[in-house]
Amino acid sequence: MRTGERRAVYVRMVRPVFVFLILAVVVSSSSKPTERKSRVHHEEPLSALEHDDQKNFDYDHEAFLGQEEAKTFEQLTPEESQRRLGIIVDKIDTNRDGFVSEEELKAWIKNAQRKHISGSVEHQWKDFDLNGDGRISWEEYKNVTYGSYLDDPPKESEYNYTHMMLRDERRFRVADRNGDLIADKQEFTAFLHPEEHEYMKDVVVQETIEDIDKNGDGFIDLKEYIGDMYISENGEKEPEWVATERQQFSEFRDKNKDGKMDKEETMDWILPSDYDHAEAEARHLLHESDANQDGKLSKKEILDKHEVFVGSQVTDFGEALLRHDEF
Ligand SMILES: *[C@@H]1O[C@H](CO)[C@@H](O)[C@H](O)[C@H]1NC(C)=O
Ligand SMILES: *[C@@H]1O[C@H](CO)[C@@H](O)[C@H](O)[C@H]1NC(C)=O
Ligand SMILES: [Ca+2]
Ligand SMILES: [Ca+2]
Ligand SMILES: [Ca+2]
Repeated sequence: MRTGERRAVYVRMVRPVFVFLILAVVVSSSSKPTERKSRVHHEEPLSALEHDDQKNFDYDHEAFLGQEEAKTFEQLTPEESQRRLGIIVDKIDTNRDGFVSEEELKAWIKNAQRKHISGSVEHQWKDFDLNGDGRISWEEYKNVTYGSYLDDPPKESEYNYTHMMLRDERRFRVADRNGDLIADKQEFTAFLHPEEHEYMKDVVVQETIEDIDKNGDGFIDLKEYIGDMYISENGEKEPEWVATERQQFSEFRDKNKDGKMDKEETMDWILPSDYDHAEAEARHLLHESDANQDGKLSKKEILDKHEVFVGSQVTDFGEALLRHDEF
């Protein structure tokens, strides 16, 4: 099956829950073998876009504004984009001391992320709530997601839809806290975005281990860990980062040094409690724009670095770089 076809089937059959998986599939199939595959169930990033400021600030824009707003800004003239950024700066400065602190920035980014998640749930809601009663039963979800497969099972398929459906059902049952097999908005949000919910962490870890654990012993050993990120081509010399990952595994991931990751060690890996995307992004934005290095941002500092925070019609950093390369 060609990549395009595979993606089409994938999107049609399992779009809702497997958004991250699709991304991983698309990314890995289009990238060179030596590139790092993105993990299926890492803590939800602030944006699905790659974070590489050498190329563009698209990730920062989505983290700062949310996906929808980021798109809106790209349609604006540079003047209008900066005018609105100025208004936003006033909103971020909640204690009104005239500066944006790292904490204020972090709270703003967290809020953008929350809005993005609830927006994406709202967006999908109508598709699943077939009887329009304001709740989504497992039967409704199953019907919409796997209906065409159940009606007419393909004779051959790259994916085991029965397996995926059972997995979805297991996750749905965990999200469904009151056990009526019907999800209200909160429960459905936990189902679609489990990484954001404490009580979903175990099932996320379980799914991750199942994905990577090829010999089925319930653990991730070094070979499986590396195999999940890197498949060596014939005769290719192992790239540097793979060696680094091996070392990471032995030194940090496998904490009790028994040569494999158990549930707890896997949890520390994919959902580290000491790492917060919003905090990291706030620190990053501060670092990028704090011209006088006093640890807080004036409106002028932010506007001087507007391209880091928001896009606009003309100011396309990526394009500028391209042009630079050409001439
Ligand atoms: C799915 O829902 C449609 C519309 O409500 C219904 O006609 C159909 O029988 C359902 N299919 C399955 C497999 O539940
Ligand atoms: C598909 O998955 C189901 C449930 O995990 C399993 O029972 C079945 O054997 C699998 N089928 C194939 C063809 O692997
Ligand atoms: Ca319920
Ligand atoms: Ca271990
Ligand atoms: Ca400053």
